[in-house]
Amino acid sequence: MSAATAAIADIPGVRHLGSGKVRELYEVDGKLLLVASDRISAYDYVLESPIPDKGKILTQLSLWWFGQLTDLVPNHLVTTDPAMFPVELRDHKDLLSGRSMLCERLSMIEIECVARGYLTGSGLSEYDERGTACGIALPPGLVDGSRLAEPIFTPAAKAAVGEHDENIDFAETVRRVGSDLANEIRELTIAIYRRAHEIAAGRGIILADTKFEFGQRADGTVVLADEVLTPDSSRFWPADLWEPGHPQPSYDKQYVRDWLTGPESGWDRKSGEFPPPLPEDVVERTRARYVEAYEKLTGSKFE
Ligand code: PZK
Repeated sequence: MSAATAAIADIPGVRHLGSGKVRELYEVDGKLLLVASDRISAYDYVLESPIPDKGKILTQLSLWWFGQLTDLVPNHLVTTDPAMFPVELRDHKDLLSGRSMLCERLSMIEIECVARGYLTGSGLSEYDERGTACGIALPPGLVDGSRLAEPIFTPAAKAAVGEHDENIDFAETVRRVGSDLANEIRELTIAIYRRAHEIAAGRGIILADTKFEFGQRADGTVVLADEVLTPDSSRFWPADLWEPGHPQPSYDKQYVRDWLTGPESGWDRKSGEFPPPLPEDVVERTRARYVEAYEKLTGSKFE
């Protein structure tokens, strides 16, 4: 845990509920506080070099997307304005400002809801082995980066810490949450993906795939939770470089990956060793890519 997030957990009345790779979750005053750090992961490691402002950029981007989706689905956001946060957090505004969301507490639906409009990653692996993705039959001849005729719902079950989520088929989703809820989250996932893909495409960014988490209010209403449509929960590709047949460059992490796997880093991905710290210029160029993604998508300057 970083010094900043340790300080939050030590506030009386604040309970640390969990950690993502680069985020922390707290309970305060019956609500949840999601805090995004500046940490970055690559090749399944959380690197020791933070990317300045990354947590703020992703929080602001997520907030903007929630606004683009209000007619499709309710979301869990209460406020990102630290002035409106519970009194317990009053003296910690500087730590939290811009990078935290106060959220409604939901009963989470334990399915990772993934929509894919392009074939890559674990979807491609299953396709190459069986011609399917999460049990959905796909046409022959697809390659890494191919666009699918229609986006597909490829759910996953959350794995233990350190493990990758396990792709499941729709029948397994039905067994886990029931058919009504399974159908509802599938339809919502696809509808949100379609909306977001269209918006991003108009701004030169391909949204290849994305993951949502949903929860329910006491009355059963399904609500969009977590952070949404950020580079940490999605694959963003520069549209002008899209060329099916090989792995696509990542909008945000390509400088990091290229440096880590290149000769300069002295790091061998297969060694099991922890990756080295990033040089300043890789950090700065990566920060610039997050800012660029934010500004292209939203049409606003990041400040
Ligand atoms: C909730 N996570 C994921 C884990 C993070 C995030 N609105 C909500 N109500 C109840 N539970 C959650 C949410 C949300 N969002 C989200 N786990 C539970 C998670 C670790 C760190 F930042």
